[in-house]
Amino acid sequence: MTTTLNERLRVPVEDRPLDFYQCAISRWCTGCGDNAIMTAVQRLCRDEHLPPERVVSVSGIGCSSRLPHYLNSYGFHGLHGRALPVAEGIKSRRPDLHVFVITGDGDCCSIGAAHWLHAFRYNPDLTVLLHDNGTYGLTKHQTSPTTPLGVRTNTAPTGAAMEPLDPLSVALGATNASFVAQAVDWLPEVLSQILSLAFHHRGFAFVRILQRCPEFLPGLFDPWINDPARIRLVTHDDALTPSAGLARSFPNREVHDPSDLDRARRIAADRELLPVGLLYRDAEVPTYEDLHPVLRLPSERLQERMEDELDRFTIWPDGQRLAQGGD
Ligand SMILES: Cc1ncc(C[n+]2csc(CCOP(=O)(O)OP(=O)(O)O)c2C)c(N)n1
Ligand code: SF4
Repeated sequence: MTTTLNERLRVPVEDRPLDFYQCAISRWCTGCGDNAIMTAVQRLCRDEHLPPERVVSVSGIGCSSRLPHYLNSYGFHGLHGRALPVAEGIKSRRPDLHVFVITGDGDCCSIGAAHWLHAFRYNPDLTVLLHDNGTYGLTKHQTSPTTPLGVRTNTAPTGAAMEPLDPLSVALGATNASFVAQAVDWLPEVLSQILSLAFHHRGFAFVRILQRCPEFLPGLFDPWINDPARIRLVTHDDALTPSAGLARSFPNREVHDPSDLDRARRIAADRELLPVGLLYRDAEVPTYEDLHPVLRLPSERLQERMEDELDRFTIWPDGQRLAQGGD
């Protein structure tokens, strides 16, 4: 063991192999992009020397939301669409932990959409991975908010009738958005770099990851996998810095300053080229933990405050409330 400290969590650095961060065999289908995302999360944990007891992964319900079962850390596999409030609760009481949120396009952009929008505004210190496969995988192929126009599903057998919601544009339009990036499961170098940038961002780091579901939407992303010229690789010295070999495969590269919100919105809205990289980052947006005075109280004082609040609603037997000092 070395004596240096992990800067984010202030814990001693300990070298561990990749498989140390896996605690069960995944049940995802062969070729499912969730496997690649899980590997990228394990790599991040290994490279950042994260002790499992200082990491929590929180999810809702869906194929993607099974990740906490496989990652060797604390985990909370909760209710459909409710990963964010659970994660916010954990982070607000245990700021010493690093909290990942794992969510699907149904989980985040459909049933959990209200939590999602407000989470940007609150800017809690979370790393959020949206596994976007364009369908409800776990429940076997229904239309989701991100199913592309015309794509057939069980609930739209003749093809999705509406334009899909664009998670990047929604994120870049949300009040207080502080970190918005896009990755794809088939480019591990880019995925790992973006997860690392998200991990080091203090605030609500939102990463949409295009994730293949070969079971229900085989070939959905083939146009971009087979033709890298349809991707806009968004780079910057202080953001995504692809290796020369990788960069050569992408003729459409753009050096983009991640503090430029207007350009980020235009890149996200462009339907010709799929953006991959960090679109926006503002490290100055205060986090919820910074802003909320009660969250800064020492835990004994916070407990007292909660007891006082609960006492206000206690139905006291006659006379006892006065004896307890109540009104
Ligand atoms: C309140 C509630 N409504 C509906 C469901 C059924 N349900 C479970 S997972 C899911 C959709 C999952 O899709 P997504 O979030 O895109 O994740 P994926 O399985 O594709 O990874 C639905 C509708 C549920 N579990 N709870
Ligand atoms: S159904 Fe799709 S999303 Fe679910 S595990 Fe299989 S490939 Fe992955």
